[in-house]
Parts: sequence; C-alpha cells; structure tokens
Amino acid sequence: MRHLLYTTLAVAASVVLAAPLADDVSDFNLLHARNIVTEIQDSYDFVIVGGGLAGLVLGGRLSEDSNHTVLVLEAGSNGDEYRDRINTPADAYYESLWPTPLNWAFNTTAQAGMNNSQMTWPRGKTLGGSSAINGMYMNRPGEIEVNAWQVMLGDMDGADNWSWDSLFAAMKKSETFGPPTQEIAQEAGITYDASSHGSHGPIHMSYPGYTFPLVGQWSEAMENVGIPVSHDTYGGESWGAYVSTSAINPTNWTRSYSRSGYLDPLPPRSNYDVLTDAHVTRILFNSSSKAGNLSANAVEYSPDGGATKLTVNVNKEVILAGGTVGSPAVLLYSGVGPKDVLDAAGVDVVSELPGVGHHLQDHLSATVQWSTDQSTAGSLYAANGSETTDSAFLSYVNSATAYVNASNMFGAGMADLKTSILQQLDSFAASAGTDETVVAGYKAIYNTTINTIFSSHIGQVELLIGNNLNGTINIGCAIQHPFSHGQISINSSNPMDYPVINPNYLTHPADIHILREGIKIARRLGEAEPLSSSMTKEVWPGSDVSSDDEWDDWLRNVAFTEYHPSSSCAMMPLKQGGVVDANLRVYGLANVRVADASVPPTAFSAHLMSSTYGIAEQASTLIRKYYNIDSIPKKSHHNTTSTAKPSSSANNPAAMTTSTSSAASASSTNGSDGGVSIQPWTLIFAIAATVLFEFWL
Ligand SMILES: Cc1cc2nc3c(=O)[nH]c(=O)nc-3n(C[C@H](O)[C@H](O)[C@H](O)COP(=O)(O)OP(=O)(O)OC[C@H]3O[C@@H](n4cnc5c(N)ncnc54)[C@H](O)[C@@H]3O)c2cc1C
Ligand SMILES: *[C@@H]1O[C@H](CO)[C@@H](O)[C@H](O)[C@H]1NC(C)=O
Ligand SMILES: *[C@@H]1O[C@H](CO)[C@@H](O)[C@H](O)[C@H]1NC(C)=O
Ligand SMILES: *[C@@H]1O[C@H](CO)[C@@H](O)[C@H](O)[C@H]1NC(C)=O
Ligand SMILES: *[C@@H]1O[C@H](CO)[C@@H](O)[C@H](O)[C@H]1NC(C)=O
Ligand SMILES: *[C@@H]1O[C@H](CO)[C@@H](O)[C@H](O)[C@H]1NC(C)=O
Ligand SMILES: *[C@@H]1O[C@H](CO)[C@@H](O)[C@H](O)[C@H]1NC(C)=O
Ligand SMILES: *[C@@H]1O[C@H](CO)[C@@H](O)[C@H](O)[C@H]1NC(C)=O
Ligand SMILES: *[C@@H]1O[C@H](CO)[C@@H](O)[C@H](O)[C@H]1NC(C)=O
Ligand SMILES: *[C@@H]1O[C@H](CO)[C@@H](O)[C@H](O)[C@H]1NC(C)=O
Ligand SMILES: *[C@@H]1O[C@H](CO)[C@@H](O)[C@H](O)[C@H]1NC(C)=O
Ligand SMILES: *[C@@H]1O[C@H](CO)[C@@H](O)[C@H](O)[C@H]1NC(C)=O
Ligand SMILES: CC(=O)N[C@H]1CO[C@H](CO)[C@@H](O)[C@@H]1O
Repeated sequence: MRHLLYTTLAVAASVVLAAPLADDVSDFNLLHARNIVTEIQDSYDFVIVGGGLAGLVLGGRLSEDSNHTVLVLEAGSNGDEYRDRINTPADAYYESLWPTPLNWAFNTTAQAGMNNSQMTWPRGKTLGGSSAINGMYMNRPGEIEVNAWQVMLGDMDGADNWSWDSLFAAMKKSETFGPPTQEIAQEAGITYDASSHGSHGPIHMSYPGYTFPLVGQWSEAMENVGIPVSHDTYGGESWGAYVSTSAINPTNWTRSYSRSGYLDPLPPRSNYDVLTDAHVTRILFNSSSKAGNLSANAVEYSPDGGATKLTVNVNKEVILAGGTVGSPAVLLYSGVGPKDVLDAAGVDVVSELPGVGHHLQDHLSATVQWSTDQSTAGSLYAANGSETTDSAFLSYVNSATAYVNASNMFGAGMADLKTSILQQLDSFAASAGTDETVVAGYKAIYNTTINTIFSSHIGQVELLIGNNLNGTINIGCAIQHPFSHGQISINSSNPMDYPVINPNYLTHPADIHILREGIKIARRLGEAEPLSSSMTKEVWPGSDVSSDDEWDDWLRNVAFTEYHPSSSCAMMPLKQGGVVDANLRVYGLANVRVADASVPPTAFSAHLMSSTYGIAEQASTLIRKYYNIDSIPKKSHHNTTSTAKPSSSANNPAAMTTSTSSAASASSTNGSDGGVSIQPWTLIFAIAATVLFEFWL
C-alpha cells in the first residue's frame, strides 16, 4: 500500500466561521431535510442509484415534472455531521474528508506498471458524492475531444446530444459564474470571458477570496517555458495556461456542490424522495419478458450494511448514477456484464454485456516539490494566526493550471511518437480482453485518442501548482489521455463487497513517456522566472533524478491518481463493447440508463465535474423529453423552451402546496442556491488534521 500520499500534520486548531450565531440551528437542518426522507413509497417512476454529483442533478431535474415520482438511493449518509468541513473549501486540504466514512476508500489491485503497488482511490460516499469531498477545480473539456466522442457514435440515434454544442449548453445550464474581485483578478492574473460560462445554474463557478503572488506568476513562467497563455479556456479551446474557476459560492465562500445546488434549495416536492444509507445491491428484472430487452421492475438495496435487503418497485426507469466505480459494479452484481467476470464471481448471467467495466481510463499524476521561504497557504494555516478564522482565506484552493499539447511537449519528436503509438495499436489492443467487441472498442478509443486528440491542440498533460503545504510548493503533472486502459470487475457475488479496480496504470509504453516529459516541464517551470524566485531548493525528487531511466523508476514508485476515472460504462456501439447507446440506455435492457462520469468513451483533458454536470443535465433533458413527448408542441420553439430550462418551483405548484414552513416561500426561482435564505451559523471545532501530502486538487 502506498503511504507516501499522506503525512500527518499534528495540528490542532479551531476554526470559527465568521458568522453571527444562528438563532435556530434546527431550522437549518429542517430546511435542508425537506426531500430527504426516512420512509419511502412502494414504487416510483424513476429510481436513481447514487445521490452523487450526477444523481442529485437527475433527481432535482426529473422531479420538476410533478407528474413523475422520483427516488434517489444513496449508499452513504446525509453528511450533515461533516457539513462544516464539506462547506469550507480549504478543509479539502487541512481537514480532508478522506479519513471519514464519507469516503469509500477503494484500493486498486497491485499495479504491474507501478512496481506492484496498490493505490488508494478515494470516492465520495454521501449526498453530493465526490463533489462533496473533491478539490473543487472547475474547468472544461475541449471542443475537439467532445466532438470526437460524438464522431465515435457514428449515426446512432441521439448522437447529436453529445456534440460540443449540446454538451456546452448543458454544462452552462448547470452553472452561475461569479467574476473575481478586481484585486484578486490583478494579483492572480485572472482573465475570463463571462459569456463562456452559465449565469443561471445551480452550481457556482467562481474564484477564491484570497490569493498569492505565486498564482500571478504562473502564466509568465509558462510562457517562459514555451507554453501559451489561454484567454478563454471555457469556450472550447481548453489548452494553455490559466487560473481555473472553482466550485465556490462567493457570497459566503462555501463549497458549491450537487447537494447545495440541486437538493437543498428545492421546495418540498411530494413527488421526490431522497433516501440515504441505502446501498443498492441489485436491479431486479421481469424474468417473464426475456424475449426482447429485459425490463427492470425493482431495485434492491440494503439499509444496514447488507444484513437486510429491501426492494422498491420501478414504474418507468432505473437510472444509474453510481459513478465510474459504482455504476458498473451495480450492473455486474445484477448479472449484467461480461460472462467471464460474472461466472468467476458466481453471479448468474441475466444479460450478457461484454463491455461493462472495461475501457476504464484515469489521469495519473506526480509532483515536484521545492522548499520556499515565502508564505504559503499551508504556512499561514500552520501558523494559526487570524487567517484561520477568515472565511476568505479558507476559500483559497489551488487553481493555477495548464494543459500542454503534444507539439509543445515533444516538438519535432511528436511525429515519431505518434508513429510508434500507432504501430502498437494492434498488439496492445489484444491485451484489452478476450471479447472481440471489447477489443474493437479499445481500438476505436485508441484510434481516436491518437489520430484526433494527440495530434491536436488538446493537452496531453495537465500541470498545476500547489501551495497548501507548510514551507513547500508543488508543481504537479498528470497525463490526460492515457493509452493504458483498465477494468472494474467483481470477484464475489456479495454486492456489499468492493469491486475490483484495475486501472492498468503505465502498462502502455507511451504513457510513461508522456508523463515523464510532462514532469520534466514541471521541473523546468519551477526553475523559470518569475516562479523560480519563490523556490529555494528542489526537495523532491531532487537532483538524484534526472535521466529518463531515473524519472521512469521514480514515477513508477510515486505516481498517484488525479481522481478522474471515467469510461467504465462507455457510450459506444454494441459491436465495440459499448455499455450504453447514445440515449444512455444499457444495451439489452429496456429501461435502465447510466448517466454519470462512467459514460464518455474517452478521458477528457480536464477535471471531470463540469462535464459530468453537463452529462447529467443532458440526461435529464432527454429523459423528460422522452416521457413528455406528446405534450411538446412540435412547431413552436418559443413557447416550449420551458421544458429545457432550469425550471422553477413555480413550475411545480402541486409540490409547493405541501409546504408547511415559511422557508418554502423563500425558495429559489432558478434552482441556484442563491434563493434560500438560511441563517449562517457559527461553529467551533477542534482539529487533529491529517493533511494529504500531495493533495493539490
Ligand atoms: C478526492 C477527489 C478530488 C477530485 N477533485 C476534483 C476537482 O478538483 N475538480 C473536478 O472537476 N473533479 C474532481 N474530482 C472528480 C469529480 O468529483 C468526479 O469526477 C465527479 O464527482 C463524478 O461524478 P459522478 O456522479 O459520476 O460520481 P460521484 O460524484 O462519485 O457520485 C456517485 C455516488 O453514487 C453513490 N453510490 C455508488 N454506488 C452506490 C450503490 N451501490 N448504491 C447507492 N449509492 C451508490 C456514491 O456513494 C456517490 O454518492 C475529484 C474526485 C475526488 C474523489
Ligand atoms: C486499502 O488498503 C489499506 C492499506 O493497506 C487498508 O488499510 C484498507 O483496509 C484497504 N481497504 C480495502 C477496502 O481493502
Ligand atoms: C490556534 O489558535 C487558537 C486561538 O486563536 C487556539 O485556541 C488554538 O489552540 C491554536 N491551535 C494551535 C495548534 O496552536
Ligand atoms: C408532465 O408534466 C410536464 C411538465 O411538468 C408536462 O409537460 C407533461 O405534459 C406532463 N406529462 C403528462 C403525461 O401528463
Ligand atoms: C519497488 O518497490 C520496492 C518496495 O517499496 C523497492 O524496494 C524497490 O526499490 C522498488 N523497485 C524499483 C525498481 O523501483
Ligand atoms: C413482465 O413481463 C410480462 C410479459 O412481457 C408482462 O405481461 C408483465 O406486465 C411484466 N411485469 C412487470 C411488472 O413489468
Ligand atoms: C431493445 O432496445 C433497443 C434500444 O436500446 C432497441 O433498438 C431494440 O429494438 C430493442 N429490442 C427489442 C427486442 O425490443
Ligand atoms: C511550519 O514550518 C515551520 C518552518 O519550517 C516550522 O517551524 C513549523 O513548526 C511548521 N508548523 C507546523 C504546524 O508543522
Ligand atoms: C481511426 O481514426 C481515423 C481518424 O479519425 C478515422 O478516419 C478512421 O476511420 C479510424 N479507424 C478506425 C478503425 O476506427
Ligand atoms: C500546440 O500549441 C501550439 C501553440 O503553442 C501550436 O502552435 C501547435 O500547433 C499546437 N500543436 C498541435 C499539435 O496542435
Ligand atoms: C407563445 O407565447 C407568446 C407569449 O407568451 C404568445 O403571444 C403566443 O401566442 C404563443 N404562441 C403559441 C403558438 O402558443
Ligand atoms: C451560502 O449562501 C447561499 C446563498 O448564496 C445559501 O443558500 C447557503 O445556505 C449558504 N451556505 C452556508 C453554509 O451558509
Ligand atoms: C438536448 C438535446 O440536444 N437534445 C437533442 C438530442 O438529440 C435529438 C435527436 O438526435 C434532438 O432532437 C434533441 O434536440
């Protein structure tokens, strides 16, 4: 097990959010519990599996149609006990939720390409999912790579929904952009184009209320190593250096995540229930309909760690939003997946679907570190001065980033590398599995990655700066489009057992090459003006590591996940090992869809929140359209837009009448968490913090 990731900082501090004492703290909980229930109905039209980033988007949007009943089942707790740590952005570094029950804390299998180490895979297990425990970077994939996804779908019905234009609109629908203050913009060197962001969505994308000169030096240092500055990365040209937005609500410097955006502000809706501590074990199918596509008629779940199994009936659809690990795991335990995996695990095959769990891709990263005599966020925090009670300071999260394309990385060597990667296509594809459709899918992804993405402006690595440690500055590098693909599988028939995660890190020779050249740029950057003036000495890996072999050995021992696994329920043609079609329907099943980060067939050159919000918004729109199709006037576009817009609680008068508290009248008109007026509250707690050594996300 890799322990290097953690270092324990024996800090004990008290954090007091600068806010007046709320006169009634229970009011707050009441207000936030409106659609969170402890008892559910016997059946629902839609049962959503997972109340994470995507699941709460789907729940919020589908329940806007008051004639549909919607249930979200979330395995984790409601997270209320940890709410202040979730809310405080900088706590992602200083009071991480990793050591709590809000983290699934998966481990990978021993990785052959990583000196056989097992690696930790944190994933959120609470309302909000990973968006409740993550690093809040909020950026976008590029137009080229999203359109490449659409092209891979060929002429499949619904393929249009996954073009850049469609996904861009869906991503914007989820967001409300908040510009930086003039001071922050100047010090951090932030430029932006508000028209590339959404303005009425539930999720805030903004900038921290505190920054450092270091952040402002980022772009100039980048230019000094030959990497261009990006001026509008949010509009599709996602490459170059810039200061990213973060999922932070600038009105009170709190984390903005799927719970705060899509669940808490809702009025009570009599057609919408969210049940926590409900671990979905299986989807149950109508066995008398085996001739065509199988119909799911119930979902089985356990409220108590597997001791009891309960079921809830499904009138219309099951929608999987368990994430890249959870969604394929539920399919596999339900008997939907590759026969070899199901047979070995002792699970009866209900519907053979070879691609489930395959095509897993993740961003793998490493960091170079320098000592510094400057104040860092970490040193200010460690000093326990007035900053630690300043909510603007506690909103500081790292956000300077850059996406570096292949010609910036390899120059004239790019063509040779491309040729050698193409030459390895066939031999490498054979290792993707024994099923010919899965192998064909691997070839298709690989082909798109090398021919369309590698050869373009899209970044092959991401670089980021981190200053949340006491006395050190990090520059990290992460590969974005790995050629090594892995698999989520199971080795047990007990759905409470963790799935088997094998990302196959660095098994394809191109990946170590790309990561090595990227990490060399990270070192050069720390040695480039003006950043170099902040760095005293490189402390990790240091001067012992400089030849290619030394870098490779080091990387195979220290690299770790950037927490962006994707593609394990890939949207591709069935003959290419696809799991869902372009309408997100699982092949072979009549009424089961997947809508989360597991769906895009290729990794993106970006952190995955924004694209996943877009996928969930898009899924909600197409599902609502499908069920309301007869009621949509075919000709008039002007008067039908309300079905596709963030719809207000006023759209849902039936649900509103059940409101008993005055709070409901203050509920949002646009679904953003700006609408509900909740008294801020004061909290004081003692910390014995475990700081993640390299947690710069
Ligand atoms: C530590 C960390 C840092 C990250 N940093 C960033 C960042 O800075 N920026 C960024 O954009 N992205 C970041 N990410 C990635 C981003 O958070 C995820 O890509 C995104 O949340 C994926 O959304 P999702 O809906 O697919 O899955 P999730 O948000 O993980 O939600 C899945 C939900 O399903 C639930 N679930 C799973 N299985 C079951 C089951 N059987 N029954 C019931 N419920 C189930 C889970 O408990 C969870 O709540 C980070 C992720 C992590 C873990
Ligand atoms: C993951 O590995 C750690 C360290 O070896 C171990 O403590 C933990 O129990 C493992 N978790 C799982 C789910 O196997
Ligand atoms: C930090 O400062 C607070 C007072 O502001 C004090 O109560 C606390 O003990 C200090 N923590 C440490 C670790 O010094
Ligand atoms: C359900 O409600 C939506 C809007 O809330 C409406 O457009 C649609 O016609 C309704 N569908 C049915 C079948 O009543
Ligand atoms: C592999 O890991 C072991 C144990 O951590 C270490 O002793 C060894 O040097 C590593 N091998 C290489 C080639 O890095
Ligand atoms: C199961 O399938 C049969 C035959 O297709 C159908 O008549 C029946 O209504 C289905 N039951 C449910 C609960 O979907
Ligand atoms: C099964 O569903 C697919 C769509 O996902 C559809 O194209 C196909 O016709 C269906 N098959 C049967 C037998 O209903
Ligand atoms: C922070 O670093 C300084 C300088 O190295 C050191 O004196 C101090 O003890 C550190 N603080 C903590 C909390 O580790
Ligand atoms: C590979 O990609 C190229 C360029 O995008 C495309 O023309 C070709 O059809 C693809 N080949 C396969 C086998 O997918
Ligand atoms: C990479 O970016 C540079 C600009 O810095 C550009 O000139 C070059 O064409 C890009 N490379 C590719 C492969 O598009
Ligand atoms: C569309 O809405 C406008 C304004 O609300 C109204 O004047 C017009 O008659 C409507 N058109 C149709 C076809 O309903
Ligand atoms: C932050 O402000 C929003 C209004 O923009 C509010 O809905 C939310 O409850 C506040 N969060 C906290 C923790 O005070
Ligand atoms: C939201 C969206 O873009 N929906 C489109 C999905 O695709 C169908 C047909 O391919 C279009 O009719 C929808 O407008």
